[in-house]
Amino acid sequence: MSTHNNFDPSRRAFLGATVGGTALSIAGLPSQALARINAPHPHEKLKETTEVFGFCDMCYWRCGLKIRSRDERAVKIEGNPEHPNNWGVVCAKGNSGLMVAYAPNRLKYPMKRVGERGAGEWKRISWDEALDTVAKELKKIKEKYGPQALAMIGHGTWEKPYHRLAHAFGTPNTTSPVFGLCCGPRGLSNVMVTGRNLTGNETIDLENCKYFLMMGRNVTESLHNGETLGWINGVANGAKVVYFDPRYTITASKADEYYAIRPLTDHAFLLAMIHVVVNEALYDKKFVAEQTVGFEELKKRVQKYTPEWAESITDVPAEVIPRIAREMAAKAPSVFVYAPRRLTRSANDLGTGLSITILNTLFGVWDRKGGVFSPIKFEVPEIDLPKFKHAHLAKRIETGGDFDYSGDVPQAHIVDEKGQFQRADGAGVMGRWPLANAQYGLTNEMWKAMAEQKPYPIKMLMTAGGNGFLNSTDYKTIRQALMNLDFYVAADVMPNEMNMYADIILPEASYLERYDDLQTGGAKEGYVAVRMPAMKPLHDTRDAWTICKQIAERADLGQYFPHDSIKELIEERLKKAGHSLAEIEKKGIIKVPADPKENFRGEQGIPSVFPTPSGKAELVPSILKMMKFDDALDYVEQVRPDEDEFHFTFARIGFHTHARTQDNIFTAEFMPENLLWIHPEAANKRGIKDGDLVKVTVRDGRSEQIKVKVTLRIRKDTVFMVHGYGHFDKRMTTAYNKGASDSNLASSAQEPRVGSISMGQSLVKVEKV
Ligand SMILES: Nc1nc2c(c(=O)[nH]1)N[C@H]1C(S)=C(S)[C@@H](COP(=O)(O)OP(=O)(O)OC[C@H]3O[C@@H](n4cnc5c(=O)[nH]c(N)nc54)[C@H](O)[C@@H]3O)O[C@H]1N2
Ligand SMILES: Nc1nc2c(c(=O)[nH]1)N[C@H]1C(S)=C(S)[C@@H](COP(=O)(O)OP(=O)(O)OC[C@H]3O[C@@H](n4cnc5c(=O)[nH]c(N)nc54)[C@H](O)[C@@H]3O)O[C@H]1N2
Ligand code: SF4
Ligand SMILES: [Mo]
Repeated sequence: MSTHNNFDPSRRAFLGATVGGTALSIAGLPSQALARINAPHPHEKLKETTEVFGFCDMCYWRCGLKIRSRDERAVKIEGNPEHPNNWGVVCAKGNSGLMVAYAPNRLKYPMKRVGERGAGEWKRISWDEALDTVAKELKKIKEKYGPQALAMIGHGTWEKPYHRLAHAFGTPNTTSPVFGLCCGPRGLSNVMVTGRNLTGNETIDLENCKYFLMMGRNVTESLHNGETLGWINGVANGAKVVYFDPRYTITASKADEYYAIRPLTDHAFLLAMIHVVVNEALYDKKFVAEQTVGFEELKKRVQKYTPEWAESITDVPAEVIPRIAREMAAKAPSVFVYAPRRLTRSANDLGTGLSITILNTLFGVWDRKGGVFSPIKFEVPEIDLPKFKHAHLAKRIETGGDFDYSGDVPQAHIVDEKGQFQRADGAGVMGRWPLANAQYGLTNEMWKAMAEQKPYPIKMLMTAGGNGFLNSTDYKTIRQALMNLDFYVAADVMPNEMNMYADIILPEASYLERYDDLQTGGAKEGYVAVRMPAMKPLHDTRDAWTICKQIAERADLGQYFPHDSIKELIEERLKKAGHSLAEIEKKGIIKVPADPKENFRGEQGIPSVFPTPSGKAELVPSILKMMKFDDALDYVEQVRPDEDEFHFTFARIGFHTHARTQDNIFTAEFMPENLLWIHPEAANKRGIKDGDLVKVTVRDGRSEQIKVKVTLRIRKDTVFMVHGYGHFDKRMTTAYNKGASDSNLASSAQEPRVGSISMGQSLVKVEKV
């Protein structure tokens, strides 16, 4: 195992140099960054440009943008220096957003399927025909099966009107991948321990943190500008970084200490950390005594998890654990145990998340400088809508894709408009997945429900973006689900494997061409931001809200879209909040200033707010005990490869987003195909050389072919590839057949208590082709 403990601090000077792609190279130097952002492009000798504000839609972080246009065409994407999500910085993916609008392969006009479903044969039709058909099918499904037979999957800022349409229709079956495929177990573990959800835009006081213990949170490549920038500033301000990852990433290269932990075993390391912290009394005594419950029980439960035990499981040397614990205690509460953002890996993702939150709580980080702060919220009331027939909808927090599940999820949330059919994916349903968030659902279970037509028939699907195939792990189930449907309508901007199966395609205007609903957020300051169109929609495309309104009107649900345009809707919302469109258009954002008293109440000795059943942070969560799920705290054995096998791992790279940028002609330039990382010893043993083509085969028989990169930057028992490649939709002419699909190799095992996918449990063989 390779550890790199003797880190040379002078390397800090390089911090800004290679982080995550070209544009972020300026991230460490905000003033220079801003100067560069504001400077005219050397080739800009043409007509003047106009500027409008927006927010990025190239990933889910939504950085503030300032977009320059000439002759009604967007020509340059820049960052909005006022926006707390990025302070003016735009990453490589964000810059490549122009090539979403101008993509040659873009969906350009409404189409209907003419060949077999999934064969990719289309005919152009008019918007009227497309919308009439969708409305007719909606009515037909409702009549024949009831509204619950519609499922709706969406992921992105555009998804909100589709959720509204589906809820107005009366189905409980709306879902976003963000819970079941990404952050579910992590958000849930925060909520169980503290009642506070630390996901979405995390409220970590990165700049002032003095010690980052990072469990594979690859913050420099799986990046979010504002977060990455805050972390860089924290490191520049002297924070120590201890990083764990089976692979030597860019973040590892910036760390003071790096440990190539055995995949899937983070929980064992974390339990041993808790063991040391409680036994050596390294925790924040005042905080634990006054603001937590369950300490004694926790102490008893972790006695068996010694550092020596953890070493045998994780490969992290036993003596390192007490040292890290003591170092952190010395810096607490300005410390942070950094969870991976996507906590969908192991057989106990919930336990891993819990132990991270417990450690943070033992160090008393809540509402403290350098720990976790409380955000200031900018309240912008929703528009007035007629009461949804569907009981839960009156209460639904319409956050358009943002997490908010710290509040109660009423039982009515998970049934159809007549109060009969429970969510088909079982999210929030007793006896199925009661811990899963019923607002976002379990997308993986929704596909299964469609494939098996259980617990009741789902006959129509509406998707708003996303890619069921490449962002899942089970092609067979997704294909079966799509083939089972009576009707599938896909709204999207670009072709992908999932919408290849649609009966009708509704081409959306891209985020550079449309207004969308307001972006509200809470950082140290509160804010509301606007997205204005930087250009007229190209081709025969329409914005998401207009599409939904026009379907709603045809399906007798027009009352849920009472405005003439989305612009009118946001004007009304701003007015209700005491502001105006004219005001927000000036800077793209309106802010409520940060308030240290509110952000860091712990600094004033004011107790934190923990909306748990006990009103305190629960070191052994009472809800889990009540549900008999508290065994999540205990370590469970993880799969281990045989002599001739490897752990299969995958992740992001700075200049690609999931499976959606491989066909972008800007980002494809950086990396047209992915490679399989393999250690030189493992490669030699198999007669494999750098650049060779290999076959990667999972125990269950699935396989992919890919070229290899022989590198010391990975454990001998592990292989790795960048996520998002291996596209098989021929319409994606740039991405088609390039590299291999991690989705077709990753595991579909489920977190046993949450229901989310735990993708990291595949074991693979690698052989030369
Ligand atoms: N195998 C594997 N699976 C994974 C992951 C992994 O690492 N490996 N990661 C997981 C994680 S963390 C997440 S968050 C999910 C992400 O899952 P998805 O949300 O499905 O991921 P993306 O690839 O970002 O899909 C975005 C799709 O939205 C569409 N789109 C883009 N812009 C617009 C627009 O303006 N309007 C509409 N209607 N559509 C648009 C495009 O077709 C694009 O393909 O995937 C998860 N699944
Ligand atoms: N450039 C770019 N940035 C992104 C995204 C993107 O698509 N592109 N997507 C965004 C989204 S939606 C998300 S959820 C986040 C995800 O951000 P992260 O949570 O950081 O997730 P990943 O990139 O999936 O994996 C991070 C690291 O975990 C390592 N790893 C794998 N298995 C283990 C293990 O068992 N233990 C440990 N300690 N490490 C392990 C991998 O080698 C990888 O380097 O990224 C966000 N940022
Ligand atoms: S991190 Fe990059 S891709 Fe994501 S929202 Fe910001 S600029 Fe866009
Ligand atoms: Mo994610």
